[in-house]
Amino acid sequence: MAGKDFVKGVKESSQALDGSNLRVLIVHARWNSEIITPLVEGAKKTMIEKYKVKPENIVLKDVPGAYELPSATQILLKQSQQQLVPSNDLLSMGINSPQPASSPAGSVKGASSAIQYKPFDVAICIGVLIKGSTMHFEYIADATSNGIMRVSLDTGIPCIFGVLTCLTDEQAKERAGIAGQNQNEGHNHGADWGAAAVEMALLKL
Ligand code: DLZ
Repeated sequence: MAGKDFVKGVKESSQALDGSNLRVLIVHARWNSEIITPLVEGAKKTMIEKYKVKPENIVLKDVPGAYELPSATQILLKQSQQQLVPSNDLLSMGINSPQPASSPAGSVKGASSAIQYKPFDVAICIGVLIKGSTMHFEYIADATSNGIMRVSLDTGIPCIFGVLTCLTDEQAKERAGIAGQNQNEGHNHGADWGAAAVEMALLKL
């Protein structure tokens, strides 16, 4: 049996991981947003503080529910591979619709200085499924997990499975680090997903 010091979870990579040149897509569901928000924040915090990913290189997109995660991720990754997704810089300039890349390749006309596009190196798909009294949970969990793997293999871009499949609200809160009276107990799995994203984006022999 596990001793007192046993901590369930992933051991840190032995590889030195520098995320400073990575571009990360986070697609998250809006269902169970009370749980989703700390998970997304946990993933961002780890990538930025531990692996030096630049905040402006983390792009967030929300979708209705976990079932939409695979298709939305595939659409956005493909757009980014075709250089159709604007960076956060463009969004903050009020340009929110996808812009085609113009010459020179990878830059955008109209911006005061040329803004470079870079396809996403990795995606994190975040959702929270909580079992109800019908079969919905099983169908959505199955479709979402298979779908995310398929997108990853089809696009060749790692997609991190950031979907909690919990039997109770309390289980979900524990896995988002917001359990207990002070809402600070448990372990935030978003932090693990952020670390997994950086490691997979930098994967090499
Ligand atoms: C319908 C549904 C149910 C019952 N439960 C959840 C859930 O716990 N978590 C979640 O992310 N989404 C849920 N959904 C919504 C589906 O994922 C999806 O958005 C709708 O079926 C529309 O396709």
